[in-house]
Amino acid sequence: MTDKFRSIRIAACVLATLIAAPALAGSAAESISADDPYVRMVPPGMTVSGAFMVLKNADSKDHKVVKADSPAAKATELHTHTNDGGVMKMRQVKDIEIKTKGEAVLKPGSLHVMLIGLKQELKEGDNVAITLTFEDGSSKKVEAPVRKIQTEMKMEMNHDHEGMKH
Ligand SMILES: [Cu+2]
Repeated sequence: MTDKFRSIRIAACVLATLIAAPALAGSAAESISADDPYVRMVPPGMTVSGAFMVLKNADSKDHKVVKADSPAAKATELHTHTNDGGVMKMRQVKDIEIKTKGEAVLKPGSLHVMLIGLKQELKEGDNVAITLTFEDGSSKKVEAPVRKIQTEMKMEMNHDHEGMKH
């Protein structure tokens, strides 16, 4: 095989992969739905927020979200919360698994997409675009409206406060 022929073959192969990737039948992006996405509204001046949704996997195999991106923030990370001796702590996770025929619930105090370094103020009703990339390289764009939400942590703090008055 000549070098020229070999490079043409490689180029054709790369091209075929590029064309096939976005619409790959049976890809994770095709099997996974993102229900009820939303982004937490934060006070002006606050530059971090979280995005939440329910990811459902209709496929006959497990899938994973390995990356999230958003043009609304300088950095976008996958996070979870852990209860460390009664103190809720956030940490980055390398992926979010969605079991076959199952779901992963991203909600306040649990798994979430972290938006770090918001580029502009989030107004209620605005849509934030979030692109989720799965383990097979397929990706899905989600439009998440900005919503006001009451945090559970705040409610717990109020309970503690009332308790102290007794
Ligand atoms: Cu976080």
